Amino acid sequence: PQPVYLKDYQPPAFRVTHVELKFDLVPAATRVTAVLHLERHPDGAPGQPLVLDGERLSLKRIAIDGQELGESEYRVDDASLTIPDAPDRLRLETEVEIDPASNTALEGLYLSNGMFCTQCEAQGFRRITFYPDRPDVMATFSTTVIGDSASLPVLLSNGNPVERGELPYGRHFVTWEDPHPKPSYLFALVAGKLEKVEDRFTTMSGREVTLQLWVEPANLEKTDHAMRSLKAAMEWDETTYGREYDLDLFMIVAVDDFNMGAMENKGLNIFNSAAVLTHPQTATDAAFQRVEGVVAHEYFHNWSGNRVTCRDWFQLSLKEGFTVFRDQSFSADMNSAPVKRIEDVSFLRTAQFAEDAGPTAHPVQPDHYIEISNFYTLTIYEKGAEIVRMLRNLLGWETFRKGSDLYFERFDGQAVTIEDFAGCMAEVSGLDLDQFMRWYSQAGTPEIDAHGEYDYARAEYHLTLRQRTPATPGQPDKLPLHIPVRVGLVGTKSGEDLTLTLDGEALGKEGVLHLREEEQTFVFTDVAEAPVPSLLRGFSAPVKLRFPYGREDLAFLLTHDSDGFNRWDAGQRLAMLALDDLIAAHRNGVEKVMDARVVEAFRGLLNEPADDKAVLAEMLTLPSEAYIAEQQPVVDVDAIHAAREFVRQSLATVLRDDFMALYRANRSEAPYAPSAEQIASRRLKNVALAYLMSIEDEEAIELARQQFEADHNMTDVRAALTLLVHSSRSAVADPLLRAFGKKWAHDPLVMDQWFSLQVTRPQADALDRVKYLMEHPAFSLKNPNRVRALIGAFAGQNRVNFHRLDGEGYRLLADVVIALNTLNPEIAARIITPLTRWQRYDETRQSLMKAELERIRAEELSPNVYEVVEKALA
Ligand code: B3K
Ligand code: ZN
Repeated sequence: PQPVYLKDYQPPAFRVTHVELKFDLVPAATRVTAVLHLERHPDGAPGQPLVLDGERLSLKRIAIDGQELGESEYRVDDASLTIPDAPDRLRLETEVEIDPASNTALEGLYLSNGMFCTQCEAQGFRRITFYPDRPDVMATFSTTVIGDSASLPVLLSNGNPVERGELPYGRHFVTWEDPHPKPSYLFALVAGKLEKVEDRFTTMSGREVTLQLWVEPANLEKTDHAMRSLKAAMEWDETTYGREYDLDLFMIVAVDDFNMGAMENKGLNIFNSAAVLTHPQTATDAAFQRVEGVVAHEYFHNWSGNRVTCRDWFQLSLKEGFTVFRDQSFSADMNSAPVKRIEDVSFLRTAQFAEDAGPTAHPVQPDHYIEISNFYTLTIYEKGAEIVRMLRNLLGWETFRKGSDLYFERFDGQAVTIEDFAGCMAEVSGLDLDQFMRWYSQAGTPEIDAHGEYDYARAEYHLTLRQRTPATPGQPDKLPLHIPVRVGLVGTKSGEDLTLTLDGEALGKEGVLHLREEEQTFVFTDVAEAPVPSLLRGFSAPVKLRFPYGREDLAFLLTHDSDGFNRWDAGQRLAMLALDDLIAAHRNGVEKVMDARVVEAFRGLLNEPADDKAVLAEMLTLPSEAYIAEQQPVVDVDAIHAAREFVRQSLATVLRDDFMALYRANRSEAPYAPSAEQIASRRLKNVALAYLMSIEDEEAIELARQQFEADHNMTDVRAALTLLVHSSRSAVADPLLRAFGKKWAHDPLVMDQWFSLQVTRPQADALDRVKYLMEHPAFSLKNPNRVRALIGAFAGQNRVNFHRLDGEGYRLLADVVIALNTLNPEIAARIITPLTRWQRYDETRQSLMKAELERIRAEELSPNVYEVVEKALA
């Protein structure tokens, strides 16, 4: 496979003004008739042939302006259809046959539980019909769907239904028209035995919109939260961004087999059932919040993505980075804003930073790719969102909103670039963003080394910041970035933020430093008392910032920093210092000693009345093993696990009664609601229970058992069951686990949780459980949710067992990758990730991991897996 380069972009030779599609749905032999109204693109080089993309299509008929084409007038290969002498304007008609029933890649048209559905982003439409399958070709679509009336009573596509009727032989049809020109990746079709819940929304200009959520009948009771979230998102986008919905109908469909979370098809969003269905008895608080976020994300795409789309796939973050930023802001407004920020940053710092430091590191605007499906990454999404957030902070909300308005107005109906977006932000603000744009073109996580000095005599504080971005594959040398560093100086005597004066300018209680050079020193004057600096407040830039904080400083910031995020981060840094010592002790075989300051910090947290329970729960949560691993030069999985367990157990032993009191204080019999208050209480209660269970406290075991039996809601049931299954008390856990598996055998989304919680247990039998559960009737390699729940959870979250020194964990993952390489290449190329990070481990593990990568490389590979494996072994 050959890479595609950003620099080679050419406008399309032809554009499509209108498409008429007709689907005759039959599982293994669907007929697709397409009429494309084509004309030469004004910017295209003249005389070029007409080339349409097409894969796995069996061509039955082809005609131009009603004339059938002879064999010599066109060519078909496995990726395209070429018509060398096409006129400047034409009506091209093709008829192809496709096989949805055998489509396990879940790209294009496929079957899920007997229902037809599509996934076209990025390049799935070419598996449906011959078409210029690129986002800068935007056309209006008219789609007729024909299917068996009994097995496919519901026939959906984009836009509005304009005609329906009965046909001979028990078949029927519906014709849909979408008035908004769109790229082919936003096309969608769904057909099946579905039922709907319906609601209405009146837009700010008074347009009445019908909202429909289509699900399999058994799932009707799981739709409330998604519908509520949709209406909240529609309202939020009007009040926050001035964006209104633009069709009379908005539909969401839930499907069980789906590669990603969801897809923003125009007017017909298709969702992985895991990202839309909820019920208090089956979904955890985290699932409720995820549904709220994903529903909003897909809805927000209607403007950031659909009305204004991407010129080419190198611009993917144009829509994804902006839309993630929008959904993060929405969720922050709906829930606890500081906790949302903590969660997003934790995710970025563990997963995206790891990607940025590994063999598949790439810029937010990549300059080449082999397989675009491999670029739906944390870098494009989460780092992309951080860049937009920095722009918002640089401009201030009001100016940023002006830039957003300008962007939507100027480029409505167009396919544009990241530069077009940034250009609007520069234009409305007058800011020079040239250096800032390096955030888009340079891969890797910048590192800032900071140090500060207080000069008593002159009452000055000197803060020096040095930036450096490590080399990444293909980018050995990096230029300095424009990094906004939000800072405060907290007075050690007063415990208050000091007023900042920088270069004679009064900044108030905090300010943003613009780090542009490799090294810069900022001199604050009139600093009346010695301060502790609070740096990178709110995580103002996606960087690693080091400062030689002492433990006293961190304990001080933990209680005094006015910035909630940095208060949490001070706690994490303090815990990290203790963990570092314990990891070293473990490696050297020295007795582990618990840092008294961490104990005191926790005691303080547990004994002060909490003004924000949600934040307190975060503060009481230790850095994850994955995050700790990110901080180590060479990852020692066993030492990390042992050190973290030691801290948990030490805290639980000393503060046992405090945790018990916290647990009891946060129990509630109130009916379940996914409200911020209730979620915070449950989280706090289950964090407390987790500490107590880490020492297998007898009373805690009984409380966990009772919490499970009470069966109040899935958050509590799952937390209790997980803690019991992860303990050594199999006599208590096993019967509960069996009962749970039996009770929920009919519900795949609950069975996913049952799989995950078993294979993440730290005990040595975890790998055997994975193998055993792979044979379970509820498991299937063909379903991405099952694969993620079982294999993904084991390889990603059970570090001690995945990294077993006998290499069995690696072998198991490689076997799965090889099987998925033919079944579903997109999922294969994702699930392989942990193996690609081999550079981070000791030599023994390195060679075991590389051997498995080599074994995969020896297979006949899909472009997806090929690209990842080649990078990993480069
Ligand atoms: N835009 C989709 C991505 C689907 C691509 C899968 N190959 C999901 C989202 O970001 O909303
Ligand atoms: Zn998206």
